[in-house]
This record gives sequence, C-alpha cells and structure tokens, in this order.
Amino acid sequence: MQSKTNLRLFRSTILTSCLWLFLLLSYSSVKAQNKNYVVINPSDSPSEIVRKAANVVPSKRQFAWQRQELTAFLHFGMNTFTGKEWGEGTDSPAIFNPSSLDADQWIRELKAAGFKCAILTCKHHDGFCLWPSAYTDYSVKHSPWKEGRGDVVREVSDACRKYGMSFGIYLSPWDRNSKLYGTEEYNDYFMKQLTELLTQYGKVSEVWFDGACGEGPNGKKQVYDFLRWYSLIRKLQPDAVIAVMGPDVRWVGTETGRGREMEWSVVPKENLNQEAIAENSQKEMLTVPAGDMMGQDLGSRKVIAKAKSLIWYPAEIDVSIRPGWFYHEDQDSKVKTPKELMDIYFTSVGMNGVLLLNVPPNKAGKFADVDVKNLRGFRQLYDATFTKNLLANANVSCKLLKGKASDVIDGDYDTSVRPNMSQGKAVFLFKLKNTISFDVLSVQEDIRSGQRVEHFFLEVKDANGKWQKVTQGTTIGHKRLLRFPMCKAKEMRLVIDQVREIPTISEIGLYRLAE
Ligand code: FUL
Repeated sequence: MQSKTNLRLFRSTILTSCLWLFLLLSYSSVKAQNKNYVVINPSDSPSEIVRKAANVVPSKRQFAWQRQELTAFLHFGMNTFTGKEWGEGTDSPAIFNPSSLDADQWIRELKAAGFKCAILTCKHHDGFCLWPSAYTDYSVKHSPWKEGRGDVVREVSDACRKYGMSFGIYLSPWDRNSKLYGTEEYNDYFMKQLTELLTQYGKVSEVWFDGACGEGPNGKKQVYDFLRWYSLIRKLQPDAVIAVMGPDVRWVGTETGRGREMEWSVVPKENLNQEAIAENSQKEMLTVPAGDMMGQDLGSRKVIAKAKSLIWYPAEIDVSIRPGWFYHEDQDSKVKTPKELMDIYFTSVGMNGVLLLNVPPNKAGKFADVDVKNLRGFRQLYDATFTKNLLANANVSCKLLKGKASDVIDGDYDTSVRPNMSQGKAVFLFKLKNTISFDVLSVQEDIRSGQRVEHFFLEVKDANGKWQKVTQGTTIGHKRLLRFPMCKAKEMRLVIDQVREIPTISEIGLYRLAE
C-alpha cells in the first residue's frame, strides 16, 4: 500500500516536473521577443521583482486572444435532447436528432452581437462526439441526424469562416463513455481525437480543457498526459491558446460573469496548477463567494514578492446566458436580459478579462428566439453606450515621454503614449468646449508593454474650480471600465498615481450608459 502510494507520488512528481519543464521551455522560447515568463532569483529585492513583473508581456497568441474581448461558447450535444447538464455517457445516440440545425444562424447572431470567436462543445463529459470520429461509435455518425452523415463541428467551423469569426474547440478530458477512461490508453485516444479536430476543420484559435470531473473519490482516476496534448496543439495549431487546464488562459474562478476588482494578468507561475484547477473547477457558484474561488488577490506586490517565477496568465470569464450550460425549455424565461449582459460586459471585459458567453442552441438546432432577442438587445445597448467617446473632441494635455496626448482619445488601440512620471504621477487633463454628462470611464493599457498601473483616479472640476474625485481603481490591464453616478463637467483629469513602471496608455474614454 505504502509503496503504491510512493509510486504514485513519484509518478505525479515526475509528471509535474515534466509539465513545468514544458511550460518553461515554451515560455522561454518566446522569452527572447516576448518575455511572457520571468524567473525570480532568491536574491532579487522587492523592487527588482516589481520591475520584472512590469516587463512580463503576453505572447502573440495571448495578445490576439485578449483583443477579441467577446467570445462565445456553444453547448450543444446529447444533453440538449435529454435535458441533462452532465450526461452519463449511456444515452443512445438515437436521441440526437436536431430537426433543423442552423449553425449559420448561431454564428450570424453571435457575429452581429459583436462576438469574435465561438467555441463548440465538440465532446462534453458524456463522451458523445459532434463529429464522426473514427475512434468511437459514440458520435453523430450513429445518430439519425442526417442519417449519420452529419458533422456539427464542420457546420460550425464553416460558418465561422464564412462570417470571419475565430473557431475554438471544447474537448472534455473527463469522458464517461470511453471504456479507456482511467487507463494510460485514454491519453492515446484523446490525442487521436485532438488530432482529428486540429487537422480537419481549418484554423482553431482556442482549445478549452475543462477541469470538471465528477468521478468522486471511488471513481475512475485518469492521469492526463497534458505534456503530450500541449505539444500536439503547439505543433498543429501554433496560434491557438490553450485555456483553463492549459498554459495560456486562466479560468477566472467563478461562473458568475465577474472578474476581480484587482485583476492582474501577471501572476506567480504557482497559480498554474492543473490539479488545483481541476479540484476547484465548476463548484456550484452558489456555494462559492463571487470572485473568490481562487483567491481575490493573485498578483499584487505582496503576492509576487513570494513568487519563484512570474507568467502572463490572463483571466477568461465564462458564464451562460441561461441558468444551465445546455438548453432547457423551462429556462426560456430565465435568459439574461440585455441589461444583465451589459452588466456582465462591465464585470468581465471591463475588469481586464475576456468574456466567454455561452448561448446554447435548442433541440431544433437553433438559438431560441429569446436568446436572439437578448443578444441583439445587448448589442444595441453596447453600441448606444460605446460608439462615441465623449472625450473625442477634447483638448488633451499630459507631460509625455512618447506619443501625442490626443493618441489616447483617437479610438485606436495601437496608438499610445508613455507619460512622464518624474513627479510620481501622470495627469491627463481634458478640456471640452461644452459640458458633457457621463457615468462611465474606460481606460486601456497597451499590454504589449506589460500591465503596470496599480492605482488611478478620475476628477472633475466643479463650478468653483475645485477638483472633485469621481471614481478610482487599481489595475487597468487591457481594459478597465468603471461606472459611477452621472457627472456633468467640461474639464476633467485622469491621474495615474501608482505604477510598477511607466505604463503605456492606449485609450481613455468617457461614456454615458444607455438605458
Ligand atoms: C464545466 C462543465 O462541467 C459544464 O458542464 C460546462 O461545460 C462548463 C463550461 O464547464 O466544467
């Protein structure tokens, strides 16, 4: 017994070390250009650690992923027909039979709502494959749909190409149908399925590995060969980010649509712990305080002071438009409203994350009317709020080291400024001809130069010429949105008063939230 435990421990230590070696190599291979990984030496002073953190930047694929802001999940499969959320892998493929599957509609609506990528549940925990995999009988091939000649993965990836959307795959590691699950051969099976998905459907931009496993203490125990999976993805789809149980994108820690008040993308490597992620994954959100599942503070000075190394590991915020991940007719009245979706936009994208919003097609194989209506409503609110930066005609001034002050209001993320912070702070002063009313502040750092801002605030000049504080925040990162009671002013200033190093500011905007 003891020796078995030791052996297991030895095996898991070796596996973990190999995994870290892989990650280290994959990070250091981009290090020369991108530096999305840095080692902290035991002799590094606290200020040296802060300097190092400020210079960790996203890899090319992580940057492209972050710029999308809005990505979508499509949960569709056997559960759509059984009404379950987690199938056991024993339901007959005979029940998979969408009457009028319309992937074109899914992608068209998502595109119109502003989404840039769609991730399909090619295989959920029940093991049922939405493509005719050559390696299992548990797939669309053995369903009555299109007489077994259908391929949902093909239809979705084709529609994505047609509408210029990125395509992503969700392949559940936990598989309740495969007889191989729990054995080393399962990893080979998984590799073959990954290969099918990564070679037969064009470009894949995200691979999503779920951490969930409901086997329990007496269930099957599968040791996943992450190292092989990751290498295969890097080889076959080098631009794809690997999310959740992967090295590129971090699960934010809840399914509520909320990021953290202080959301650092540079975190100690120790946070990339697959086992801890798997263990914490998908706990019922009601039993977990919002935003608190994996700790509230992942990257402050206090946290990074103890790190052995730091990585760029940004947050993805997954949430469903409905209470469930799969379509259930009795949830038609519980679809999130346009207002609720806007709120989620603020607490996800507006908190330095990428939103992954799930919109599950129904039994017919379509988005239900109410989901379409609310997606469109969300887009209307979004456009009505964000199309025009109220500062666009302002006269901007700020002491700068690089760029023109007006670069921060030109609506172009690629033009940015580096403020002169020799006085310990950067002050962006905006003067307008006419008074404006606003209740939203948006600030963006060009994360290609790192995430550096630790504190900032917005002030307006009142009728007596006195500066009044309106709002304040800690981290910015790719995008920080703050809401506050309606303000009227002609003159305002954004002050950045705590940084890790001189930041690069891309955009600053004021908006009025549409009702
Ligand atoms: C979880 C799964 O258990 C849910 O069914 C869903 O797929 C969600 C996105 O991830 O871990």
